Amino acid sequence: MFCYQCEQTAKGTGCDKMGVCGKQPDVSDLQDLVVYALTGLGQAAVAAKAEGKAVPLDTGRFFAKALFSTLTNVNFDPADFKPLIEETVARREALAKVLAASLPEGPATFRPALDLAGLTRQGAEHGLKNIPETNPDILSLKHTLIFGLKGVAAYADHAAILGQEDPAVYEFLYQGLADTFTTDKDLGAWVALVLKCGEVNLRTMELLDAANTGAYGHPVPTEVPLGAKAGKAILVSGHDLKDLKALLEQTAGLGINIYTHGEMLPAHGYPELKKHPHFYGHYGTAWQNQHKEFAAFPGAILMTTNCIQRPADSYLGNIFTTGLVGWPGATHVKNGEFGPVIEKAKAMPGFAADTDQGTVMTGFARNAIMSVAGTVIDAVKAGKIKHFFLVAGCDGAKPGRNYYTEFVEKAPADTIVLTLACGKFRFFDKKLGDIGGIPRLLDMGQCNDAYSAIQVAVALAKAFECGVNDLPLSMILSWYEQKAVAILLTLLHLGIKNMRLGPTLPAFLTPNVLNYLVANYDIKPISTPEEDLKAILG
Ligand code: FS2
Ligand code: SF4
Repeated sequence: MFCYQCEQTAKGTGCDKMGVCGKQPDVSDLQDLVVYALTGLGQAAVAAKAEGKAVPLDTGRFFAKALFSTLTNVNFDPADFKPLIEETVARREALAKVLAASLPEGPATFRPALDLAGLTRQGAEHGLKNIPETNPDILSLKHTLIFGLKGVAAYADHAAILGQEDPAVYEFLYQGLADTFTTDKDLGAWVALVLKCGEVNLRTMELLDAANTGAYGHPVPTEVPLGAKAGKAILVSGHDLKDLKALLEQTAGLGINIYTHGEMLPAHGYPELKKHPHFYGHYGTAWQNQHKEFAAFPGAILMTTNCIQRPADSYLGNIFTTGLVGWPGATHVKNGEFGPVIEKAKAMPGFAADTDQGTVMTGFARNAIMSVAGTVIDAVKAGKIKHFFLVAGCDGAKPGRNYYTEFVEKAPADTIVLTLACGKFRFFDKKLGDIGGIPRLLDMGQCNDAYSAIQVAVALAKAFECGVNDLPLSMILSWYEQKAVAILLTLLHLGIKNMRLGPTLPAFLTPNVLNYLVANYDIKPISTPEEDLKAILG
């Protein structure tokens, strides 16, 4: 195995014995084989387009799902990858049959082994290091593209689940993976292609925003209890709002309270979700604290999408996976078929008594912020708001991530902190007060809602008649997995400069690629909260 797609990669260079995330070598190899097989399907789809032949829309949907299943902390079950590889090859063959041209030798002609052991051996021969490329900087950009495409695939899958699709997104997924097996582009062309991935990701996040707000309404500011209510309980984690909605409907009137964990917190702000009286509160913090927090939860736990950690034995019997999520030994239920989760919750003790642990606010997505845009702009003009910080991105286990807590604590009282994604759990319950009625800490949503933050930045720039880079706005980003890579590429595509990125820089960027980003975008690694605040506020 060799994997270096996430921030916690071993020794900052790559996991080659087993994943720091718990990914076993066989799963890593099988995931590489999924990507290799998808590259072949991508080549066939590109050839079909060139010949004017239609590629079924559901092939795009499948492509996104299969690629999403290789994202960090999604699926750790080797058995789930065999059918994905077989279906990828079957779809490729169906396309190949109608093509006039023959497909090149390689991913497009690959024949999968018949059993899991054989597939695992094949995967070991088709990893990231086997992509044809002799120039290390171009190889770095090819890997960056693959990881960015994984993020796009995740957002495309979420949007498609709620009926929002754009064939152009799927076409880019095909073309992108197919291009990793070409050797005729120079460095400049590769930089352009990686930035194009950011552009396509913006479109994909727009689709997802339309999907979520179309189905469940625009989020509204909402106070969410952090304590517990006496009674039976189900905890929902991940990002999939449709799963949450189905669970809320299936538990109506049963006396079971539904709690969010991790990235599900912002779900409390959606009118069509918050209207359910048993959608009670939020439990726990970010994904890396599952072992402690899930072990203490007295009800059933449902994992939708990333991030799942190896379940401890004490709660393996209570945790359910759905959709693309998988862990060997954990019960998998089909999307929307939550009967076994409900039965488990009924059989478990639930919370014995009410507990009060205060509340947090969420629901400050673009509509909520834009509705008070006039007040915000007046406060900036009057000098009451000096600066905005977007402190956003993923959380993780490294101690260096305390930077984000300290940064928010030390941000001066005349500054506003916008946040999104699971990195917020480093500071989400801080009481930062308000500026003229505008809360100083505004939770805009999941990582999936980065589109909302971009729209707010663009609208502010319009109101102040300047560019986004000229606003009193600084982006302090934390990354962990490949959705964050896709968002970073979107910000680069938009020409955003001076971003601070941590806790460490991606291992897959060579010094030359990094130098390019520094020279053209002034991207910086985080230093200390004091130094960075001083440099920004000058
Ligand atoms: Fe956090 Fe994990 Fe949201 Fe990422 S819950 S790091 O994959 O998707 O953010
Ligand atoms: Fe290592 Fe991250 Fe890959 Fe897991 S996803 S194997 S931690 S680089």
